[in-house]
Amino acid sequence: MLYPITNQWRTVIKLDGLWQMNIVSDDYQPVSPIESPILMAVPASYQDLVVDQDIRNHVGLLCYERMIQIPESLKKDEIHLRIGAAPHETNVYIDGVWIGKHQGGFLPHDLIISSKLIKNQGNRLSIVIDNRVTFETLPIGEVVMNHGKREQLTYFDFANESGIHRSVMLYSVPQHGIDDIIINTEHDFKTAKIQYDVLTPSRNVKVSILSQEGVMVAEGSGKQGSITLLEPHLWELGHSYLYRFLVETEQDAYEELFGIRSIEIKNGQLVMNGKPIYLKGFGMHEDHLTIGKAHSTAHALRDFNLLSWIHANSFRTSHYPYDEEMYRLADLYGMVIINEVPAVGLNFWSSRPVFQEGTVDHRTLAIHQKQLTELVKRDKNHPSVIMYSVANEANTHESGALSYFTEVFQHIRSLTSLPIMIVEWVGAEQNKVAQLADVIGLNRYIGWYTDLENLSIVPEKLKKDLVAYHQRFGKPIMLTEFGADTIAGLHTLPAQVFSEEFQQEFIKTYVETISELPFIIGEHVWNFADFMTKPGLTRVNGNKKGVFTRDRQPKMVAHYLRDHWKL
Ligand code: GCB
Repeated sequence: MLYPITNQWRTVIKLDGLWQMNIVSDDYQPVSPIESPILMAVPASYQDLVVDQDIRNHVGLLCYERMIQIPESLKKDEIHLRIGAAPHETNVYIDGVWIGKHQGGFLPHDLIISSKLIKNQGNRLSIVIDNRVTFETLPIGEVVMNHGKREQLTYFDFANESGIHRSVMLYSVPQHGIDDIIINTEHDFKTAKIQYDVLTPSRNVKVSILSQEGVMVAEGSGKQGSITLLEPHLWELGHSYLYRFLVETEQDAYEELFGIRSIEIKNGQLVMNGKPIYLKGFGMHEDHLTIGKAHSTAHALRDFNLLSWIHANSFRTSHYPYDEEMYRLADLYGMVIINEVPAVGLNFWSSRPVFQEGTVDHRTLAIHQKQLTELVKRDKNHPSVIMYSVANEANTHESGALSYFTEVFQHIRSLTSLPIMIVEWVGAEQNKVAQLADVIGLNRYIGWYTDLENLSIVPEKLKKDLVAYHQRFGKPIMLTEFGADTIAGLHTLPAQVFSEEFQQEFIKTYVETISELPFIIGEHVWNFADFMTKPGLTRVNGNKKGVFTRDRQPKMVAHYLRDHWKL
């Protein structure tokens, strides 16, 4: 799927701004305009804008509505509607006529509006969103009744916010235009081979490769092919170089950016362009004051400026795919991404089994596979994406986990040749799944969730745990999470839990311990910034493990990490 662009053939009309919205019943059909609507901003999480508790806590359907007008000049083209992300299911209607459904709240819903429906005087567009998570969604959850009211249970640690989180666009594609462009690169430093596949019904396809500066460096023709570049500029960690791949047909054109880089797991290391790389950075969240889980360019840029300032070279899209702009920025900053599918919550934190008929079963697996397909399809050409993560903290010690994840791994390997990670919480001996991965991610909180405040035992316990994983599975290991909740401005001497001093000592203890273990290929602190969660006795206005506050200012540990990670 190609990202919407405007050029001589294509036009994008953004529908961001003020919409009408209301909560609606399960059998709602938008046959007439919504009754008593409230104003709602798009993109935004609606929960962070309203002041009414019942709307904020609503579990079920919401309807977003506005009028749209298609310019006369575009009516000969195929008109698409694209909702960047709206958790967790969207049903779209034009003047009350249903035109499409999509499941998965962190990936785009793209659909065609039939020319038969388009009216000169404009059309009423309704997007009905289901904000529930169940065993048939990712992330998973369940809805129960509590005193006659629905209650959404979730087993993951971020607020289940909803609304339209990413831009909504109307865009035109010429009839018989370009559907997709798939680019794969290989290089031996002196030459690079660019293999491409253009999906289009058009017969005549011309392709050109332009340098970053816009100078043509190679040409080709045909829907598929291979182009050789001499003395290629490589895309390197910290040094981005993006070529431009221009496809032209008689009636359409599209320019896709790509980078030339290789990624492999070799001798237990993560190797990019022939050199081992060590990942430094964070597990992040799409989470900001007022806009909640929505994307904004300004907020994204602030995050990248902070990532660069602290000398991070990577992040994990914990625990779901982010807005496309985050990947474009990473491509430009030379930063790498572990791209995670929203398989989080496959763990009830109790003795109740997760992997069994009726809970996480074939229905969950089907949606897991579908979202992996959509994710790879969306992000395949980004040089910044160097690995996919198939799940975070699933109950991989359960007997049902192996058959489930065997299918998940088979599926993702049929889509990409990049290394595949699974992020684990269980111990090495109990783990039934980690052998399927290329890289094992481990989340560890010794000194926090266990042995609270006792950092003296961390080096021994952590080393033992990591060495056991390495000995049993013989794979490279990455510490994907470690951190302590910290109230910005709270200082204690000696360092006590929740203080900035304790967070710094905690993180220092971890990074010093793993620096002695050669099989560790990276460290991602949990979390980049404080973020909102569901209410909980251990969560005062959210999770406070951020190295930055929710409004993106540094805590004390940020200065320590900046020094520790400097080149
Ligand atoms: C974890 C989870 C993450 C939580 C974190 C915590 O292991 O992967 O989603 O936010 O712990 O702070 O408890």
